[in-house]
Amino acid sequence: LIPLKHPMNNIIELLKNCRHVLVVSHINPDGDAVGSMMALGLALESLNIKTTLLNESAISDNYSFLPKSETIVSRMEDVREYDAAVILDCGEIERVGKFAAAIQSIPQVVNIDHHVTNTMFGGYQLVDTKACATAEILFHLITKMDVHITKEIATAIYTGILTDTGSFHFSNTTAAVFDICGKMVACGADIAEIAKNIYQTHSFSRMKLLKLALESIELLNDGRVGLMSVSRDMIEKSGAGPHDMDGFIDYPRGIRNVEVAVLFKELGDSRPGAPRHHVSLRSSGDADVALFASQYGGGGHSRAAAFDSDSSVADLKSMILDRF
Ligand SMILES: [Mn+2]
Repeated sequence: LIPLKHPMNNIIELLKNCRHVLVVSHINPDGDAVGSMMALGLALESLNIKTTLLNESAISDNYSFLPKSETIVSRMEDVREYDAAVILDCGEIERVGKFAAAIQSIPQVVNIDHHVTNTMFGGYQLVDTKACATAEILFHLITKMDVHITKEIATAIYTGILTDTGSFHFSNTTAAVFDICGKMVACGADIAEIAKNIYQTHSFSRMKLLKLALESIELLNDGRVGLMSVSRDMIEKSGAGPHDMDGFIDYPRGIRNVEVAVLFKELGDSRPGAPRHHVSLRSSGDADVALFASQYGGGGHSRAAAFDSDSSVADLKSMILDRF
């Protein structure tokens, strides 16, 4: 067998020769992670390739409208079951969580992603840091696989792109993105229904938590840095679930003159050595937040990144104030 030069062809060749493929994405999956899993899962299924969709975390209620999202499992079978694993939307394999070690013993590991911090793990890589979403890369892969784009696949791809472009607000929204989304609408994606499910349906707990979180906002470094903090106490008081603070960082980000928005989320894990905070960062200017996050073991994109830390709120604040 002469290896084909193009990674996309190599991956299609590999997948078409698989009996059983494991498709995985990162913990606390966002719309791109869930949409990408669904799109690839449906495409492989249409080629009669047995597929298991795996994610360590529960899927947010806002994405449960995605066709067949209920088939995503959170337990892994014996690794000998699988011929290949496809890791979606993960800059490093550790992002899949507790399954990372087991997955690496699956004969073929395929890395499909768009993060600038991608470590190029796996035997096959399809990493396009110019793509707005992993779902954009999957659109090209699925098209090349000669899979008919059904309404279900179109809904999944559109969801990944919609969420990773911030509803087409971010600068990663290229003309090509609108082209693909136009095709997805033509294939049956119902944009009003998708928007309603993702952005216009929330729990009351989320609103209670938002009220507390808004009160925590402070402006630092002459108003260039906007900081929001969500403590365990706030989460308990409001009864909020793990996905109820998705998008909160947009509030400090939207304050006039804020260039770097930061969200501290206190984690509830009291095991020794467990990180105390999850820190999310957004940049609306020249500051590269991925570079900053990668210094603390995290990653992301230049304008959106995150890391986990053992440090206290006071220490995290001074780290951020020194840098931005
Ligand atoms: Mn993504």
